[in-house]
Amino acid sequence: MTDEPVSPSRRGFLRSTALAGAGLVAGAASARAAGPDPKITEVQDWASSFGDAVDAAPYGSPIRFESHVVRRNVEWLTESPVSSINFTPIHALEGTITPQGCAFERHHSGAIELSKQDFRLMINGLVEKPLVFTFEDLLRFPRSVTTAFCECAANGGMEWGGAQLEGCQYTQGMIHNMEYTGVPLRLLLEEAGVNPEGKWVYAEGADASSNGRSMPLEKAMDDVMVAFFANGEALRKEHGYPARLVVPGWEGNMWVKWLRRIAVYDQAVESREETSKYTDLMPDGRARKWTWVMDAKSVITSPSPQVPIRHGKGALVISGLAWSGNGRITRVDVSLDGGVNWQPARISGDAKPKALTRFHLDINWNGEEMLLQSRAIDDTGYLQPTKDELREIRGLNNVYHNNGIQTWWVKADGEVENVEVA
Ligand SMILES: Nc1nc2c(c(=O)[nH]1)N[C@H]1C(S)=C(S)[C@@H](COP(=O)(O)O)O[C@H]1N2
Ligand SMILES: [Mo]
Repeated sequence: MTDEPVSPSRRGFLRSTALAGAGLVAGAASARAAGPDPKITEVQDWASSFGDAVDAAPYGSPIRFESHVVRRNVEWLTESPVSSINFTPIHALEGTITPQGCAFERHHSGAIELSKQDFRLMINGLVEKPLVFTFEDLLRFPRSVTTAFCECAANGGMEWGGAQLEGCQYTQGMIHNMEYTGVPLRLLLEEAGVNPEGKWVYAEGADASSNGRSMPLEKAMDDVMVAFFANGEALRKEHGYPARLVVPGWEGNMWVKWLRRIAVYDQAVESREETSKYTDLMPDGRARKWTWVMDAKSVITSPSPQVPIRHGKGALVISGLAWSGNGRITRVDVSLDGGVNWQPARISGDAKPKALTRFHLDINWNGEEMLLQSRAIDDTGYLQPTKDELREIRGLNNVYHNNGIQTWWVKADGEVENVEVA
C-alpha cells in the first residue's frame, strides 16, 4: 500500500446519491471460527528457545515489524532538507501521545546540537534586572506538567487548491502532541521583573535562523512553558534540546527551540524575513496577521489512504484525532456519506484543553463506498468548517491555517483516496 505520497494531482469528487443510504449500524466484531490452526496447535520457535537478554538494547527501539511507522518527507515541498519539514505518521499511531522519535520536525536552518553545559538563556529588554540562566538554574525553579499539541501553521497548506496528497500523514501530519515538564515562563519573567512598559515578549533560538517570534505579554504570563522534558524524557535534539518554548494552542512557529533569549519589549518584533512570512494572504491582497491560535480541527486517521480496509465488510473501527487551540474538544461528529448525515463519535480517554483528543466510532460496514468525514466542536462552541467555507472567506492565495473538513473516499475494495465533495 502507498506509504509514499503520489505526485501532485488534483481530484474532485461529486457526491453520488447512491452513497446517501449507506445507513450503517454497529455490530459485534466476529472472531475466527475455531479450527486446527498451527499457530495454536504447534509449538512455535519463539517458545522453544530464549528471547533477548535484558541488555540487548539499553535504550529500546520499536520492533522491526513496525519499521514503517516513521516520519516522512515530501521532497518537492521545500528546496533544502535543512530548511524543511517532515510529517508525523499519525495514520499508524493510536491514543494521543506522539512518541518523540516519530514526531514531525520543522527547522529553518537544521537541528543543532546544543549541550546543557553550553546552554544559556538570557532575559533582557524592559526588565528590572537582565538575567542569564544556565540549564542548572532552570532545574531549580518550580515545575509544571502539561500536555499540548504543536501544529505547524502550514499543516494542510498543500490542500488549499484541492485534494492532493494520499495520506493523513501528509495532509494533517505537521502535528505532534506531547506531555511536557518545565518551568512556567511567568516564573522566569517575574524573576527578572517586567517593567510596566513591557507589553510583548520576544523569544529566539540559538540556531542560525533564530526563529525569533513575539507574543503578547499576557500569553507569556499565562500558559507558556520553558520545557526540558517531553513524554517523560529529555527533549530530543530535533525538538529543541535542552529547552524549548511550549506555547499551548498557538501555531508551531511560536514554539521556539534551542531557546536562548527572551526579551521584553513595548511592541512586537520579528527576527528574520522568513519567520515574519507567517501571515495569511487574503483574496484582496491584504494579509491576516497575528493568527496565532490554531482553530479546531479533526481527521480520521484510520481508515485513510495509508490504512485501507483489509478485512472486508463487517465490524470496522473508525479512529481519529481532534484538537482545538481554543480549548477542549466537546464533540466529534462522523459522516459516512460526505456530510449529509452526521453521528457523534465516542471521545476515548481524556479531552484535555489544547491537546490531541482521540475519538472512535464502531460501525458495521456493509462493504459499500463511503465518503468519510469528521468535524470537531470545541468548548467555545466553534464548529470545524468545510474547506469550501474557508475558501469563501480566505480565498486561494493562502497557505496557513487550513482546518477544513477532510474527506476520505472509501471504495468497495477497501482502498481509500483523498477527495473533496462538491
Ligand atoms: N529555534 C527554532 N525554533 C523553531 C523553529 C526553527 O527553525 N528554529 N521552527 C519552528 C516551526 S515553524 C515549527 S512548526 C516548530 C516545530 O517544532 P518541532 O520541530 O518540534 O516539530 O518549531 C518552531 N521552532
Ligand atoms: Mo511551522
